[in-house]
Amino acid sequence: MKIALITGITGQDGAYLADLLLKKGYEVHGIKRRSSLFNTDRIDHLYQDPHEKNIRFKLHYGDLSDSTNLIRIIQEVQPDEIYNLGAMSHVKVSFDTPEYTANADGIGTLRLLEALRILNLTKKTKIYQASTSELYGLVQAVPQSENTPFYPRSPYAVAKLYAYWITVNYREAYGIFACNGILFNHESPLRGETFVTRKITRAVSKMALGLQDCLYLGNLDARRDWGHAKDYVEAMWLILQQDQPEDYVIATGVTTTVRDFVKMSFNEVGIEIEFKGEGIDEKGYIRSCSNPAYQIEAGKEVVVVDTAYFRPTEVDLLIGDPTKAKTKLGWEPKYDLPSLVKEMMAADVEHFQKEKVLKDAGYFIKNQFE
Ligand code: NDP
Ligand code: GDR
Repeated sequence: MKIALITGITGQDGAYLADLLLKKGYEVHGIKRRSSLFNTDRIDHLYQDPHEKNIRFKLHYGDLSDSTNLIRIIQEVQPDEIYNLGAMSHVKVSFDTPEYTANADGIGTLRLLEALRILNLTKKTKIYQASTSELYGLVQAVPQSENTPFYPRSPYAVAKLYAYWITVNYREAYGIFACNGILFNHESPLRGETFVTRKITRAVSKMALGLQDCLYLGNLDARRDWGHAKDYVEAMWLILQQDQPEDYVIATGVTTTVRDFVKMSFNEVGIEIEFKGEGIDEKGYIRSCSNPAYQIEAGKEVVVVDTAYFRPTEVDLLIGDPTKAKTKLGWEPKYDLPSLVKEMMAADVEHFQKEKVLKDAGYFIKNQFE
Protein backbone atom coordinates (compact mmCIF):
# COMPACT_ATOMS: atom_id res chain seq x y z
CA MET A 1 0.00 0.00 0.00
CA LYS A 2 1.40 3.40 -0.96
CA ILE A 3 1.58 6.08 1.71
CA ALA A 4 0.87 9.74 0.92
CA LEU A 5 1.34 12.79 3.11
CA ILE A 6 -0.69 15.90 2.21
CA THR A 7 0.03 19.35 3.63
CA GLY A 8 -3.01 21.63 3.34
CA ILE A 9 -5.39 18.66 3.58
CA THR A 10 -8.13 20.85 5.08
CA GLY A 11 -8.17 23.09 1.98
CA GLN A 12 -10.11 22.74 -1.27
CA ASP A 13 -7.48 20.70 -3.13
CA GLY A 14 -6.45 18.70 -0.07
CA ALA A 15 -10.01 17.44 0.34
CA TYR A 16 -10.37 16.35 -3.30
CA LEU A 17 -6.88 14.83 -3.38
CA ALA A 18 -7.36 12.87 -0.14
CA ASP A 19 -10.59 11.45 -1.54
CA LEU A 20 -8.88 10.50 -4.82
CA LEU A 21 -5.91 8.82 -3.11
CA LEU A 22 -8.11 6.86 -0.70
CA LYS A 23 -10.08 5.58 -3.70
CA LYS A 24 -6.80 4.52 -5.29
CA GLY A 25 -5.99 2.44 -2.19
CA TYR A 26 -3.42 4.74 -0.56
CA GLU A 27 -2.90 5.24 3.15
CA VAL A 28 -3.40 9.00 3.45
CA HIS A 29 -1.85 11.21 6.11
CA GLY A 30 -2.64 14.89 6.36
CA ILE A 31 -1.23 17.84 8.26
CA LYS A 32 -3.81 20.11 9.84
CA ARG A 33 -3.29 23.28 11.81
CA ARG A 34 -4.62 23.75 15.29
CA SER A 35 -7.44 26.29 15.23
CA SER A 36 -9.90 27.58 17.82
CA LEU A 37 -12.81 26.33 15.69
CA PHE A 38 -13.16 23.03 13.84
CA ASN A 39 -11.41 23.40 10.47
CA THR A 40 -11.97 19.94 8.99
CA ASP A 41 -15.40 20.53 7.36
CA ARG A 42 -14.15 19.62 3.89
CA ILE A 43 -12.72 16.25 4.99
CA ASP A 44 -15.10 15.19 7.76
CA HIS A 45 -16.70 12.63 5.43
CA LEU A 46 -13.30 10.92 5.11
CA TYR A 47 -12.64 10.77 8.87
CA GLN A 48 -11.79 7.39 10.32
CA ASP A 49 -11.81 6.80 14.07
CA PRO A 50 -8.15 6.47 15.16
CA HIS A 51 -9.26 3.91 17.78
CA GLU A 52 -10.22 1.49 15.00
CA LYS A 53 -7.67 -0.91 13.50
CA ASN A 54 -6.30 -0.64 9.94
CA ILE A 55 -7.42 2.91 9.29
CA ARG A 56 -6.12 4.49 6.08
CA PHE A 57 -6.75 8.16 6.90
CA LYS A 58 -4.79 9.92 9.63
CA LEU A 59 -4.41 13.57 10.60
CA HIS A 60 -1.40 15.10 12.34
CA TYR A 61 -1.19 18.54 13.90
CA GLY A 62 1.45 20.63 12.22
CA ASP A 63 2.50 23.77 10.43
CA LEU A 64 4.75 24.55 7.50
CA SER A 65 6.55 27.13 9.65
CA ASP A 66 7.77 24.44 12.09
CA SER A 67 10.67 22.31 10.79
CA THR A 68 10.94 20.04 13.81
CA ASN A 69 7.28 19.20 13.50
CA LEU A 70 7.60 18.44 9.78
CA ILE A 71 10.68 16.26 10.31
CA ARG A 72 8.95 14.29 13.07
CA ILE A 73 5.80 13.70 11.02
CA ILE A 74 7.74 12.64 7.92
CA GLN A 75 9.94 10.34 9.99
CA GLU A 76 6.87 8.70 11.50
CA VAL A 77 4.86 8.44 8.26
CA GLN A 78 7.72 7.46 5.86
CA PRO A 79 5.65 8.67 2.89
CA ASP A 80 6.13 7.44 -0.69
CA GLU A 81 4.61 10.70 -1.93
CA ILE A 82 4.28 14.16 -0.38
CA TYR A 83 1.82 16.65 -1.84
CA ASN A 84 2.73 20.14 -0.59
CA LEU A 85 -0.61 21.96 -0.90
CA GLY A 86 -0.38 23.95 2.34
CA ALA A 87 -0.09 27.70 1.81
CA MET A 88 -1.44 31.11 2.67
CA SER A 89 -3.15 31.00 -0.71
CA HIS A 90 -4.99 34.33 -0.97
CA VAL A 91 -3.21 36.76 -3.30
CA LYS A 92 -4.84 39.93 -1.90
CA VAL A 93 -4.22 38.87 1.73
CA SER A 94 -0.54 38.27 0.91
CA PHE A 95 -0.12 42.06 0.54
CA ASP A 96 -1.27 42.37 4.18
CA THR A 97 0.81 39.44 5.50
CA PRO A 98 3.87 39.31 3.21
CA GLU A 99 6.36 37.98 5.76
CA TYR A 100 4.11 35.20 6.97
CA THR A 101 3.30 34.30 3.36
CA ALA A 102 7.00 34.06 2.49
CA ASN A 103 7.57 31.86 5.53
CA ALA A 104 4.73 29.40 4.90
CA ASP A 105 4.65 29.35 1.09
CA GLY A 106 8.35 29.80 0.32
CA ILE A 107 10.43 28.53 3.23
CA GLY A 108 7.77 25.92 4.06
CA THR A 109 8.66 24.13 0.83
CA LEU A 110 12.35 24.29 1.68
CA ARG A 111 11.63 22.77 5.11
CA LEU A 112 9.93 19.76 3.51
CA LEU A 113 12.76 19.24 1.01
CA GLU A 114 15.38 19.55 3.76
CA ALA A 115 13.44 17.06 5.88
CA LEU A 116 13.85 14.52 3.08
CA ARG A 117 17.62 15.08 3.11
CA ILE A 118 17.91 14.93 6.89
CA LEU A 119 15.89 11.69 7.02
CA ASN A 120 17.70 10.05 4.08
CA LEU A 121 14.48 9.85 2.09
CA THR A 122 15.74 11.57 -1.05
CA LYS A 123 15.53 8.33 -3.05
CA LYS A 124 12.30 7.03 -1.51
CA THR A 125 9.93 9.98 -1.28
CA LYS A 126 8.51 11.85 -4.27
CA ILE A 127 7.27 15.39 -3.72
CA TYR A 128 4.69 17.50 -5.54
CA GLN A 129 4.90 21.29 -5.16
CA ALA A 130 1.70 23.32 -5.64
CA SER A 131 3.04 25.96 -8.00
CA THR A 132 0.77 28.48 -9.61
CA SER A 133 -0.09 30.49 -12.70
CA GLU A 134 0.44 33.57 -10.49
CA LEU A 135 4.15 33.04 -11.26
CA TYR A 136 3.48 34.44 -14.76
CA GLY A 137 2.04 37.65 -13.28
CA LEU A 138 2.66 40.55 -15.63
CA VAL A 139 1.85 39.22 -19.07
CA GLN A 140 4.97 38.29 -21.09
CA ALA A 141 3.30 36.00 -23.64
CA VAL A 142 0.09 34.00 -24.00
CA PRO A 143 -0.92 31.25 -23.74
CA GLN A 144 1.41 30.59 -20.82
CA SER A 145 3.38 27.34 -20.99
CA GLU A 146 6.25 25.67 -19.11
CA ASN A 147 8.62 27.90 -21.15
CA THR A 148 6.99 31.28 -20.50
CA PRO A 149 9.12 33.58 -18.28
CA PHE A 150 7.86 34.37 -14.79
CA TYR A 151 7.10 37.89 -13.50
CA PRO A 152 5.38 37.56 -10.10
CA ARG A 153 3.09 40.40 -9.02
CA SER A 154 2.34 39.77 -5.34
CA PRO A 155 4.10 38.64 -2.15
CA TYR A 156 2.22 35.36 -2.64
CA ALA A 157 3.59 34.88 -6.14
CA VAL A 158 7.11 35.86 -5.10
CA ALA A 159 7.01 33.31 -2.25
CA LYS A 160 5.75 30.68 -4.70
CA LEU A 161 8.56 31.61 -7.09
CA TYR A 162 11.08 30.69 -4.40
CA ALA A 163 9.21 27.43 -3.77
CA TYR A 164 9.21 26.66 -7.51
CA TRP A 165 12.95 27.12 -7.91
CA ILE A 166 13.97 25.41 -4.67
CA THR A 167 11.96 22.39 -5.87
CA VAL A 168 13.85 22.42 -9.19
CA ASN A 169 17.15 22.93 -7.38
CA TYR A 170 16.67 19.99 -4.97
CA ARG A 171 15.69 17.80 -7.91
CA GLU A 172 18.89 18.70 -9.76
CA ALA A 173 21.20 18.82 -6.72
CA TYR A 174 20.06 15.74 -4.79
CA GLY A 175 18.12 13.67 -7.33
CA ILE A 176 14.84 14.03 -5.43
CA PHE A 177 11.76 13.15 -7.49
CA ALA A 178 10.42 16.69 -6.99
CA CYS A 179 7.91 18.24 -9.42
CA ASN A 180 6.06 21.50 -9.85
CA GLY A 181 2.49 21.50 -11.05
CA ILE A 182 1.91 25.01 -12.41
CA LEU A 183 -1.81 25.02 -11.87
CA PHE A 184 -4.10 27.71 -13.20
CA ASN A 185 -7.14 28.74 -11.12
CA HIS A 186 -9.35 25.85 -10.17
CA GLU A 187 -12.61 26.09 -8.34
CA SER A 188 -15.41 23.90 -6.97
CA PRO A 189 -18.24 23.98 -4.43
CA LEU A 190 -15.45 23.53 -1.83
CA ARG A 191 -13.62 26.71 -2.94
CA GLY A 192 -12.77 29.15 -0.14
CA GLU A 193 -15.54 31.74 0.23
CA THR A 194 -13.32 34.79 -0.38
CA PHE A 195 -11.97 33.74 -3.80
CA VAL A 196 -13.87 35.53 -6.52
CA THR A 197 -15.79 32.58 -8.07
CA ARG A 198 -17.18 31.30 -4.79
CA LYS A 199 -17.83 34.84 -3.56
CA ILE A 200 -19.93 35.31 -6.70
CA THR A 201 -21.83 32.00 -6.61
CA ARG A 202 -22.65 32.45 -2.93
CA ALA A 203 -23.81 36.04 -3.38
CA VAL A 204 -25.88 35.31 -6.49
CA SER A 205 -27.57 32.37 -4.73
CA LYS A 206 -28.35 34.56 -1.73
CA MET A 207 -29.65 37.41 -3.91
CA ALA A 208 -31.95 35.07 -5.82
CA LEU A 209 -33.38 33.90 -2.50
CA GLY A 210 -33.77 37.40 -1.12
CA LEU A 211 -31.02 36.94 1.49
CA GLN A 212 -28.63 39.57 0.13
CA ASP A 213 -29.05 42.86 -1.78
CA CYS A 214 -25.82 43.57 -3.53
CA LEU A 215 -22.42 42.07 -4.41
CA TYR A 216 -19.30 44.22 -4.05
CA LEU A 217 -16.41 43.20 -6.30
CA GLY A 218 -13.02 44.53 -7.39
CA ASN A 219 -11.54 44.31 -10.88
CA LEU A 220 -14.22 42.97 -13.24
CA ASP A 221 -11.84 42.99 -16.22
CA ALA A 222 -9.40 40.40 -14.82
CA ARG A 223 -9.29 37.26 -16.98
CA ARG A 224 -8.71 33.83 -15.53
CA ASP A 225 -8.39 30.31 -16.92
CA TRP A 226 -10.81 28.53 -14.57
CA GLY A 227 -10.97 24.74 -14.24
CA HIS A 228 -12.46 22.28 -11.75
CA ALA A 229 -10.39 21.21 -8.70
CA LYS A 230 -11.47 17.58 -9.19
CA ASP A 231 -9.74 17.47 -12.59
CA TYR A 232 -6.67 19.25 -11.23
CA VAL A 233 -5.96 16.88 -8.32
CA GLU A 234 -5.98 14.02 -10.82
CA ALA A 235 -3.15 15.85 -12.64
CA MET A 236 -1.18 16.20 -9.36
CA TRP A 237 -1.28 12.44 -8.91
CA LEU A 238 -0.35 11.75 -12.54
CA ILE A 239 2.68 14.06 -12.25
CA LEU A 240 4.14 11.85 -9.49
CA GLN A 241 3.46 8.60 -11.40
CA GLN A 242 5.80 9.40 -14.32
CA ASP A 243 9.23 7.84 -14.92
CA GLN A 244 10.98 11.23 -14.80
CA PRO A 245 10.33 14.18 -12.45
CA GLU A 246 9.23 17.19 -14.51
CA ASP A 247 7.15 20.36 -14.23
CA TYR A 248 3.75 20.70 -15.90
CA VAL A 249 1.22 23.43 -16.68
CA ILE A 250 -2.34 22.38 -15.82
CA ALA A 251 -5.02 24.58 -17.38
CA THR A 252 -8.08 24.50 -19.63
CA GLY A 253 -6.78 26.89 -22.31
CA VAL A 254 -9.91 29.07 -22.07
CA THR A 255 -9.97 32.48 -20.39
CA THR A 256 -12.98 34.43 -19.08
CA THR A 257 -13.46 37.78 -17.36
CA VAL A 258 -14.76 38.12 -13.82
CA ARG A 259 -17.68 40.08 -15.34
CA ASP A 260 -18.66 37.11 -17.53
CA PHE A 261 -18.39 34.75 -14.58
CA VAL A 262 -20.92 36.97 -12.79
CA LYS A 263 -23.28 36.85 -15.79
CA MET A 264 -22.98 33.07 -16.09
CA SER A 265 -23.78 32.63 -12.40
CA PHE A 266 -26.91 34.81 -12.63
CA ASN A 267 -27.97 32.91 -15.77
CA GLU A 268 -27.94 29.68 -13.75
CA VAL A 269 -30.89 31.00 -11.73
CA GLY A 270 -32.68 32.43 -14.78
CA ILE A 271 -31.57 36.02 -14.19
CA GLU A 272 -30.04 38.18 -16.90
CA ILE A 273 -27.92 41.11 -15.88
CA GLU A 274 -26.30 43.94 -17.79
CA PHE A 275 -23.31 46.07 -16.86
CA LYS A 276 -23.32 49.85 -17.30
CA GLY A 277 -20.57 52.37 -16.73
CA GLU A 278 -16.81 51.95 -16.72
CA GLY A 279 -14.01 51.39 -14.22
CA ILE A 280 -14.97 52.10 -10.64
CA ASP A 281 -18.34 53.49 -11.81
CA GLU A 282 -19.34 50.23 -13.46
CA LYS A 283 -22.43 48.54 -12.01
CA GLY A 284 -24.48 45.46 -12.79
CA TYR A 285 -28.28 45.68 -13.07
CA ILE A 286 -31.02 43.03 -13.39
CA ARG A 287 -32.37 42.98 -16.94
CA SER A 288 -34.91 40.19 -16.52
CA CYS A 289 -35.73 37.16 -14.42
CA SER A 290 -37.32 34.18 -16.12
CA ASN A 291 -37.48 32.00 -13.02
CA PRO A 292 -40.83 32.45 -11.20
CA ALA A 293 -39.25 31.11 -7.98
CA TYR A 294 -37.22 34.29 -7.65
CA GLN A 295 -38.99 37.61 -7.33
CA ILE A 296 -36.31 39.99 -8.51
CA GLU A 297 -37.36 43.24 -10.11
CA ALA A 298 -35.75 44.48 -13.36
CA GLY A 299 -33.46 47.50 -12.97
CA LYS A 300 -32.25 46.51 -9.49
CA GLU A 301 -28.56 47.27 -8.86
CA VAL A 302 -26.88 44.01 -7.91
CA VAL A 303 -23.13 44.43 -8.56
CA VAL A 304 -21.04 47.40 -7.43
CA VAL A 305 -17.29 47.89 -7.87
CA ASP A 306 -15.49 48.55 -4.58
CA THR A 307 -11.85 49.62 -4.90
CA ALA A 308 -11.10 47.97 -1.54
CA TYR A 309 -10.87 44.72 -3.52
CA PHE A 310 -8.31 46.06 -6.01
CA ARG A 311 -4.77 44.74 -5.63
CA PRO A 312 -1.72 47.05 -5.53
CA THR A 313 -0.42 45.09 -8.54
CA GLU A 314 -2.86 43.00 -10.55
CA VAL A 315 -2.51 39.97 -12.82
CA ASP A 316 -4.67 40.93 -15.79
CA LEU A 317 -4.67 37.88 -18.02
CA LEU A 318 -4.07 34.18 -17.47
CA ILE A 319 -4.58 31.56 -20.13
CA GLY A 320 -2.64 28.32 -19.94
CA ASP A 321 -1.31 25.96 -22.56
CA PRO A 322 -1.77 22.41 -21.18
CA THR A 323 -0.30 20.66 -24.26
CA LYS A 324 2.54 19.01 -22.31
CA ALA A 325 0.17 17.62 -19.65
CA LYS A 326 -2.20 16.34 -22.28
CA THR A 327 0.53 14.66 -24.32
CA LYS A 328 2.82 13.32 -21.61
CA LEU A 329 0.40 12.67 -18.74
CA GLY A 330 -2.64 11.82 -20.87
CA TRP A 331 -4.50 14.36 -18.70
CA GLU A 332 -7.83 15.61 -19.98
CA PRO A 333 -10.22 17.79 -17.94
CA LYS A 334 -13.79 16.51 -17.67
CA TYR A 335 -15.29 19.88 -16.75
CA ASP A 336 -15.60 23.08 -18.79
CA LEU A 337 -16.49 26.48 -17.30
CA PRO A 338 -20.29 26.21 -17.85
CA SER A 339 -20.42 22.82 -16.07
CA LEU A 340 -18.24 24.20 -13.26
CA VAL A 341 -20.49 27.24 -12.76
CA LYS A 342 -23.57 25.00 -12.86
CA GLU A 343 -22.19 22.73 -10.13
CA MET A 344 -21.07 25.62 -7.90
CA MET A 345 -24.38 27.45 -8.27
CA ALA A 346 -26.44 24.32 -7.60
CA ALA A 347 -24.47 23.64 -4.40
CA ASP A 348 -24.76 27.22 -3.11
CA VAL A 349 -28.45 27.56 -3.99
CA GLU A 350 -29.18 24.33 -2.10
CA HIS A 351 -27.15 25.51 0.89
CA PHE A 352 -28.90 28.88 1.10
CA GLN A 353 -32.36 27.36 0.51
CA LYS A 354 -31.79 25.45 3.76
CA GLU A 355 -30.60 28.61 5.48
CA LYS A 356 -33.71 30.43 4.25
CA VAL A 357 -36.00 27.76 5.69
CA LEU A 358 -34.32 28.22 9.08
CA LYS A 359 -34.44 31.98 8.82
CA ASP A 360 -38.14 32.01 7.81
CA ALA A 361 -38.89 29.77 10.78
CA GLY A 362 -37.09 32.21 13.10
CA TYR A 363 -34.20 29.84 13.83
CA PHE A 364 -31.43 31.62 11.98
CA ILE A 365 -29.17 33.35 14.49
CA LYS A 366 -26.33 35.27 12.87
CA ASN A 367 -24.33 35.91 15.99
CA GLN A 368 -24.99 34.05 19.20
CA PHE A 369 -24.13 37.13 21.27
CA GLU A 370 -26.39 39.54 19.37
P1 NDP B 1 -6.82 26.61 0.30
O1 NDP B 1 -6.59 27.99 0.75
O2 NDP B 1 -8.20 26.09 0.14
O3 NDP B 1 -6.06 25.60 1.32
C1 NDP B 1 -4.81 25.92 1.84
C2 NDP B 1 -4.44 24.87 2.87
O4 NDP B 1 -3.17 25.19 3.42
C3 NDP B 1 -5.42 24.78 4.04
O5 NDP B 1 -5.50 23.43 4.45
C4 NDP B 1 -4.70 25.59 5.11
O6 NDP B 1 -5.08 25.24 6.42
C5 NDP B 1 -3.27 25.18 4.84
N1 NDP B 1 -2.28 26.07 5.41
C6 NDP B 1 -2.25 27.42 5.37
N2 NDP B 1 -1.17 27.88 6.02
C7 NDP B 1 -0.50 26.80 6.49
C8 NDP B 1 0.66 26.62 7.26
N3 NDP B 1 1.39 27.65 7.71
N4 NDP B 1 1.05 25.37 7.58
C9 NDP B 1 0.32 24.30 7.17
N5 NDP B 1 -0.80 24.41 6.43
C10 NDP B 1 -1.20 25.65 6.10
O7 NDP B 1 -5.99 26.41 -1.06
P2 NDP B 1 -6.31 25.46 -2.31
O8 NDP B 1 -6.72 24.13 -1.82
O9 NDP B 1 -7.15 26.20 -3.27
O10 NDP B 1 -4.86 25.38 -2.97
C11 NDP B 1 -3.94 24.36 -2.61
C12 NDP B 1 -2.52 24.81 -2.97
O11 NDP B 1 -2.44 25.04 -4.36
C13 NDP B 1 -2.07 26.10 -2.31
O12 NDP B 1 -0.68 25.97 -2.07
C14 NDP B 1 -2.32 27.17 -3.36
O13 NDP B 1 -1.44 28.24 -3.17
C15 NDP B 1 -2.01 26.38 -4.61
N6 NDP B 1 -2.70 26.78 -5.82
C16 NDP B 1 -4.06 26.88 -5.82
C17 NDP B 1 -4.75 27.16 -6.99
C18 NDP B 1 -6.22 27.28 -7.04
O14 NDP B 1 -6.73 27.85 -8.01
N7 NDP B 1 -6.95 26.76 -6.07
C19 NDP B 1 -4.00 27.37 -8.26
C20 NDP B 1 -2.57 27.19 -8.14
C21 NDP B 1 -1.96 26.90 -6.97
P3 NDP B 1 -6.40 25.89 7.13
O15 NDP B 1 -7.57 25.11 6.58
O16 NDP B 1 -6.13 25.66 8.56
O17 NDP B 1 -6.44 27.34 6.73
P1 GDR C 1 -6.41 34.63 -7.76
O1 GDR C 1 -7.91 34.30 -7.34
O2 GDR C 1 -5.93 35.91 -7.21
O3 GDR C 1 -6.35 34.44 -9.24
O4 GDR C 1 -5.62 33.48 -7.00
P2 GDR C 1 -9.11 35.25 -6.84
O5 GDR C 1 -10.33 34.45 -7.04
O6 GDR C 1 -8.84 35.79 -5.48
O7 GDR C 1 -9.06 36.47 -7.88
C1 GDR C 1 -9.26 36.29 -9.25
C2 GDR C 1 -9.40 37.64 -9.93
O8 GDR C 1 -10.64 38.22 -9.54
C3 GDR C 1 -10.42 39.58 -9.23
N1 GDR C 1 -11.46 40.04 -8.32
C4 GDR C 1 -11.64 39.62 -7.06
N2 GDR C 1 -10.99 38.69 -6.32
C5 GDR C 1 -11.44 38.46 -5.06
N3 GDR C 1 -10.84 37.50 -4.32
N4 GDR C 1 -12.48 39.16 -4.52
C6 GDR C 1 -13.16 40.11 -5.21
O9 GDR C 1 -14.09 40.72 -4.72
C7 GDR C 1 -12.72 40.35 -6.55
N5 GDR C 1 -13.17 41.17 -7.54
C8 GDR C 1 -12.40 40.98 -8.59
C9 GDR C 1 -9.03 39.62 -8.64
O10 GDR C 1 -8.52 40.94 -8.66
C10 GDR C 1 -8.31 38.65 -9.55
O11 GDR C 1 -7.86 39.30 -10.69
C11 GDR C 1 -6.10 32.14 -6.97
C12 GDR C 1 -5.64 31.50 -5.67
O12 GDR C 1 -6.25 30.24 -5.53
C13 GDR C 1 -4.13 31.33 -5.66
O13 GDR C 1 -3.75 30.57 -4.51
C14 GDR C 1 -3.72 30.57 -6.92
O14 GDR C 1 -2.31 30.43 -6.95
C15 GDR C 1 -4.21 31.30 -8.15
O15 GDR C 1 -5.62 31.41 -8.08
C16 GDR C 1 -3.87 30.54 -9.43
